[in-house]
Amino acid sequence: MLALWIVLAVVLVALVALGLRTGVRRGRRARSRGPSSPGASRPATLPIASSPAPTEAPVPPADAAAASGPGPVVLRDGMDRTRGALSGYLRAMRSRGSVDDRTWQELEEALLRADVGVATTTALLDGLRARLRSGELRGAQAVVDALREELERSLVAADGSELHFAQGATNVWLFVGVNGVGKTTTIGKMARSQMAMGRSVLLAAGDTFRAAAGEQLDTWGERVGAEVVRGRPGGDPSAVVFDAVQRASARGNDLVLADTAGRLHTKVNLIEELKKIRRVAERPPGKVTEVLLVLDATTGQNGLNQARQFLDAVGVTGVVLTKLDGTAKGGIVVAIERELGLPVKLVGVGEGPEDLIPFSPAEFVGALFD
Ligand SMILES: Nc1nc2c(ncn2[C@@H]2O[C@H](COP(=O)(O)OP(=O)(O)OP(=O)(O)O)[C@@H](O)[C@H]2O)c(=O)[nH]1
Ligand SMILES: [Mg+2]
Repeated sequence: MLALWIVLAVVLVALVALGLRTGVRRGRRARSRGPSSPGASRPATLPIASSPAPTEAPVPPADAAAASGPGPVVLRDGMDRTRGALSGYLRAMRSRGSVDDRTWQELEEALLRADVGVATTTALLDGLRARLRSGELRGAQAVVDALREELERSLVAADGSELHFAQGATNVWLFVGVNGVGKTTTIGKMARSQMAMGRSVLLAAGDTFRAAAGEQLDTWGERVGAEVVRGRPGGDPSAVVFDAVQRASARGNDLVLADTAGRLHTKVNLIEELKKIRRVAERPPGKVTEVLLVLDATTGQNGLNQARQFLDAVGVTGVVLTKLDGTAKGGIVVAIERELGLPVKLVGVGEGPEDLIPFSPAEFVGALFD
């Protein structure tokens, strides 16, 4: 009997000791995460992949635009980060008296940081150096002012920022660009702004490659009150655009905004597919009046290389530069216009329906220098 009591006591002591050690270990783990660690307060059962894959882009909530602040969204606000990278420096430089090697070096760095690009930066600064040497420009202030004029002149030269629209026709605007740049989102925003202008808009879900693309466009359609024509997943995107044009014409819609895939099995396929979509969209009563290349400002100079692949193949008429809100590389606008000769027609400055604004060279340059 005594032996039994001893065994029971030993088991009890062992259990208490085990419990204490586990408690200490738990406490240590919690401390090592630290009280401010977000993981510390979350249950261990949270799914790991809680955020969607980037290409399965969700449509943001209806109040996303409201969150961007009261009043209309203006270009100046949308390019806060680019302004942050350049404007302070340009202002400080203006107040310096003379121009030396360090000034040129800093100016070059600032322009490259804003992603104006090597070729454009070199051309701009070479021109200014020559004008300083010849005595046409005197002092730092004159150099900065000349840079401003030069930038504005080159943007205005390539400016064709109005969107083409043929009265009485079933206009088709095609949106092209690699995956994830913001084509579908831009279509949603564009539908809203065109409908606000009194146009009757229909959306064509020409991205049949990615399963969720049609649903994403449907959600935008519901949100802005536009009809969406969809095809079968994996079906022929040209057939979707053809159906959309027929439907638009029958219903008296004057503008079809056609989404396209950003990715197919190979790049060649994608370009060939886009050419076919364009040909089909041109069949009467359809009239392709804009082919908008959507570029993501955060990808900087890589965007230019992407652009070149689309240019000739589908006859791009202009650029929509998205995600300007998320980057200090807004100088890419200058490179797009100077190196590709394409006008930047609109810029995306957020994920909400109102975050698409017409590009104005004067406003853009003003925001950088003032
Ligand atoms: N911050 C910000 N995000 C944007 C902007 N435009 C688009 N986005 C976001 O970028 C992501 C991709 O946008 P999508 O419209 O799905 O891009 P897509 O080109 O249609 O992509 P694919 O269909 O995969 O080819 C989404 O999360 C959008 O909300 C913008 O101007 N600013
Ligand atoms: Mg898309």
